[in-house]
Amino acid sequence: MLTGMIVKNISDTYTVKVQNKLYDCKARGKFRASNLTPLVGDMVEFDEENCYILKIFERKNELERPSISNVDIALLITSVKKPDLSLYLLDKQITNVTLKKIEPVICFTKIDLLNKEEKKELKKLKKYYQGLGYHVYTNFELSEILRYLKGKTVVLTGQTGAGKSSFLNLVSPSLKLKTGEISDALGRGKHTTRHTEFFLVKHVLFADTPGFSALDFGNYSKEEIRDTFKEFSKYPCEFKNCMHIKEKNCAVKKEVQKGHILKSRYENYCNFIK
Ligand SMILES: Nc1nc2c(ncn2[C@@H]2O[C@H](COP(=O)(O)OP(=O)(O)OP(=O)(O)O)[C@@H](O)[C@H]2O)c(=O)[nH]1
Ligand SMILES: [Mg+2]
Ligand SMILES: [Zn+2]
Repeated sequence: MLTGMIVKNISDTYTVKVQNKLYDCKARGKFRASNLTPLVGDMVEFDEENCYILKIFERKNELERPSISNVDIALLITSVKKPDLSLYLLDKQITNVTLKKIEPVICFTKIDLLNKEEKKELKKLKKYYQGLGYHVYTNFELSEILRYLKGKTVVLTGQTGAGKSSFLNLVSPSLKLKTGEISDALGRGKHTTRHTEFFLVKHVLFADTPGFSALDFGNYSKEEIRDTFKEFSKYPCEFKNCMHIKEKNCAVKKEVQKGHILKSRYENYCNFIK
């Protein structure tokens, strides 16, 4: 019996890494019966002879999209152009991974495509999210990013075409990951990366993943979603358990008016609660 980590999955083949050796394994029917599917990131036990996965160790956490387990950080690859910046998708990912007990780190890409004015706007945005306690970078700050991620297990997430694979190629050009052109007509990518795979580069265990075009939420209570909006708790509302929607004398709504809380954050919050 051997124990290792699933580092890649293509259809029904799970590649398990044990020290520096790779084994292509299959999952047996017993997992299907118990509604348990192995995930990239899982620690598993398998028999060396037949390469059947026999046991999946308990997970620290797991994500659905991209499907992966046992990560420390989700690096939210967020393009500012092509595809255009979507604060809706960014906030949704922050809320989602936070609820999954994964630390979000934000990385804006394609800032070279912004004009001067737009760059200023992005700087403000960066400051706002940093003010919430998040680490925020651009893909031009590679050494800073790598310094923070050292020793961590990191999943890259983001829209298709946002630049996840390109980012990893920047970290380590020898990976030569396939990247896709952005269609000028649609301004978005076309799902170039088709599977999730881990790469150990520069002392970080990175997972490249297929991008998404839309994102669903898991089943969370309104309160749980509210509490991922860290800035809201700074302001004392009249009602202790204020949802900041219909309540009177809501301090959060006032701070939105004053511009201390980003309007997009508040609007996205209202949208998620709906
Ligand atoms: N101008 C500019 N283009 C970039 C940057 N990063 C990535 N790109 C381009 O964006 C396109 C899409 O990049 P990919 O790395 O394939 O995107 P992805 O997120 O891996 O996409 P999927 O695999 O489909 O999820 C490619 O044409 C890249 O060359 C950047 O910082 N600036
Ligand atoms: Mg890719
Ligand atoms: Zn309130």
